[in-house]
Amino acid sequence: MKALVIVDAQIDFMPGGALAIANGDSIVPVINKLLPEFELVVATQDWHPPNHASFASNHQGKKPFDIIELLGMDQVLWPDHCVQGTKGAEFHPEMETLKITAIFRKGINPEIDSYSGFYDNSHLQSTGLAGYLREKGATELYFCGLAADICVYFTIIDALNEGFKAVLIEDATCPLNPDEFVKIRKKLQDKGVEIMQSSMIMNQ
Ligand code: VGL
Ligand code: ZN
Repeated sequence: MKALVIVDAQIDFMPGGALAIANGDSIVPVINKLLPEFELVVATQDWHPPNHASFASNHQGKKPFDIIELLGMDQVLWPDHCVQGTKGAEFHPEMETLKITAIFRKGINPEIDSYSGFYDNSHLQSTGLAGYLREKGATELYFCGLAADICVYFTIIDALNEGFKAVLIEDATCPLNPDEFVKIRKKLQDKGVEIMQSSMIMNQ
């Protein structure tokens, strides 16, 4: 069975938001158009406490986009974004959410970042997403949302490791760094991820 996984389609990642992705909001009408094609729709939500270690504001003398070492890994420091309970953490107001049966929140542990919707960056804790999808009978996951080169990418990599087939819906995602996405797109294809346009899904 096919499931749609909507990654971090939140106000802070859209134009005007704290960590805005150029044209990030262009994906919203595409996602809305895709919803009727799927029996199962889930979403992830970046959901940080104000003291989150990925925020530059929590490191003295650091500014957004600096890189530090955190738990033995390189960590990009971000502007404060998707703070629990704030407007910026909400889904884009024009995205239809009625069909979403479960929302998996991530990045809650203040000590570690979580790009993937399945696990934190050290794979210490799961969100329960893989178990939920399996129990519901999903085998092929169609990915959309933000950012293509960060959270969508890492969520797809974990999906493959969990044994799911993965498809990336290219016009329903958008990268923070377009040059990085060129490389990532190829990496995903090399791993067997199919890249589709929404029009291909609507005509199936
Ligand atoms: C994301 C950076 C920090 C994302 C989340 O959703 O791609 N990127 N937190
Ligand atoms: Zn985040």
